[in-house]
Amino acid sequence: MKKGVPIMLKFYYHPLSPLARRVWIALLEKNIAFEPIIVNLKNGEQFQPEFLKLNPFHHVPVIVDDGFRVIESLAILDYLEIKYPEISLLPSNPETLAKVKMVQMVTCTELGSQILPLILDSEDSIKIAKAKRNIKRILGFFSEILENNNYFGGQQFTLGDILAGNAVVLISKLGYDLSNFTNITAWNQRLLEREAWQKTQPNKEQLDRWVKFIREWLKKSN
Ligand SMILES: N[C@@H](CCC(=O)N[C@@H](CS)C(=O)NCC(=O)O)C(=O)O
Repeated sequence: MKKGVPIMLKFYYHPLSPLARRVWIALLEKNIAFEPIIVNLKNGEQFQPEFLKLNPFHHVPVIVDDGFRVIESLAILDYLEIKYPEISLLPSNPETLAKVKMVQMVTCTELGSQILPLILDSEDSIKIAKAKRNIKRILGFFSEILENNNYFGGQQFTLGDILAGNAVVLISKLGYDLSNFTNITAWNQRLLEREAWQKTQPNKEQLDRWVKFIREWLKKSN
């Protein structure tokens, strides 16, 4: 960051929020200067009137860039991509772009909902067995798209890698065995070696605390 240049972009997040981490990783990968502002979800800070003015749906992430507010992780990622194009996280070749977008969408529409059973259910439950079958199908698809490339964008690290990577690293930390998919295992390792990943990944203790928090929060809201 250049000295004396005021930081225009405010990033509201929680370090253990996987959806905020998508944006956090993109900001670091794109080398965008930002002011990090933690919203303490555990203390209900997201329900404070000041935060609700930013996001009436009380979620992180939110960014305010030079006074312009954006909510929703996917909208934020698209905004950052156009506003800060110097380090691009989307390919321009149509086929590669389609692959990256498919990975993004499949992560949101198919993979996201398989994570909760891994957090909530006991090892032998029917729900967990079903989630694992679904995850296997999704990873099979990712594996086919990835082929022997480094990333879903070929040599280029992309938004597809951020979205899918966030979810896949999480399921593997929650105990899902990736070893049937050798290219996905190598890609997962490649992601963990990236600086942005290392700066944003929760350690084992933080992850356990987050899992406990999610379990309690869901119990309360049911
Ligand atoms: N669709 C939103 C969802 C964001 C979301 O659910 N954030 C969670 C943290 S991962 C949150 O802020 N939860 C607190 C709450 O809803 O009160 C996005 O992609 O940005």
